[in-house]
Amino acid sequence: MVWNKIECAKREDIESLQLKRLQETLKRVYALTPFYKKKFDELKILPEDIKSLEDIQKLPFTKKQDLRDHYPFGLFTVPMSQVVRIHSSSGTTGKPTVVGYTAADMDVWNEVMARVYTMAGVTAGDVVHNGYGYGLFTGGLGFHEAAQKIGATVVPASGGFTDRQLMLMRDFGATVLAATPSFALHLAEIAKKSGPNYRDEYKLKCGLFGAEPVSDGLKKEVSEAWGIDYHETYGLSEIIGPGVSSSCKYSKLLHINEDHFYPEIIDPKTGEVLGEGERGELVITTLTKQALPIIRYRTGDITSLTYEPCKCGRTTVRMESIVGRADDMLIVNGVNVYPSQVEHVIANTEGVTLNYQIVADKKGFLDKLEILVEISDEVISDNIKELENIKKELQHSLLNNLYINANVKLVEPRTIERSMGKAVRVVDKRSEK
Ligand code: DLL
Repeated sequence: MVWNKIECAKREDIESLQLKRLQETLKRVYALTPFYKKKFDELKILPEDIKSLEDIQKLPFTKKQDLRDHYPFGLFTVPMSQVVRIHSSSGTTGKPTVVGYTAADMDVWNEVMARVYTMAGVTAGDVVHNGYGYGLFTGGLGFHEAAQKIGATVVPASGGFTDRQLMLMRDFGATVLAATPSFALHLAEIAKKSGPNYRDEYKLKCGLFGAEPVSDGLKKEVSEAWGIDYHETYGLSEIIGPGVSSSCKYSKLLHINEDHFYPEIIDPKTGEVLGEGERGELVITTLTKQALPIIRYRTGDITSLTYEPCKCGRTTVRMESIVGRADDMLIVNGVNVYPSQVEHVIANTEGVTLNYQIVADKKGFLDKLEILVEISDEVISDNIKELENIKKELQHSLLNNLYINANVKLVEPRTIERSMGKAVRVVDKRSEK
């Protein structure tokens, strides 16, 4: 089943709708956002100059830093009285990336998420166990409202409390699991403790997984551990949240909701637009967003596009699963971690130096993060109480400012591994496993 017939529209119809919506969006940002007006003026471009979809290449990019620079609401194009929802992702101390939605934006979000559910075969009558985190993260509420929209029953379980979640899944007869793939595997590991036939206690038929990069091997493991179909969802808060694209029953590629989000692939180094099938950084322009329209947003995610028709009948362009990042962002249990943000927290803590190393590893199926930090020469390394206080302060600031749950390990000055004189900032052991 297809939620909206636009998903099966002819290419020329999609493109003319995209162009019309792009032109409206450009008029909107030029008139209402001083940031875009200045950028367009510098490049001597007026919204009217964009006469075809290819002309989009004349427009400037928007980066995550631009949102941070205009914290909190500087890029919004509506008064706050029209903003009905705020979400945000982690940021440097006090400066997360803030996104806002009007009632119309919420309708679009629920619409694209209804397509995601329908693509996976979820309908009224299904029980969706939603293990994505509720709160400022878009995962929980993004999956929540659309489940209601399609008439399914949603169980707002959020993250953590594994045993309790398994009990709810069994007792409420969950047929759909929405969660990060690592959390889904962690749940399965605990469920397995009840014996080899543990799957029989559950009614799950499919899962909607996303928010973090996953190898094909891991997808297979999730699917086998629960005996379910694996469906993937991709998205980012700056664009809308989950629902930018998702996979259908016929292929692992993800259909992009391109009547709302216009995708391009660029060479991350030169900014040049690449062709179909070529891997590069995904850049997205929102076509219908009201509160926070974004032009050519650099997602940092590496993928490729294909316009080949899909067996499911949808004609929308498809992207492959994210294969990596153009920057140094790590995703740890679904939380985005930028080394520069960790550095900012360390820089604001007394008694430590900026020689640190972030070590990402696996504990069972969950990610674990350890941050090694060299203490400064002034700190006496056998003053256990002082060391404990520094460690507590660092862990507390990482959790409160960046939502990062990490174990901080304080080490002696000049002991962290260096390569050609440079500290090795990030060691990701997860890919070796
Ligand atoms: O992670 C939205 C989301 C929630 C997507 C639930 C899917 C399911 P942010 O917290 O803003 O939003 O993080 C966005 O997460 O730029 C990617 O690097 C990564 N990401 C999201 N989905 C996938 C995926 C949500 N399916 C960032 N595969 C993005 C790989 C993903 N990475």
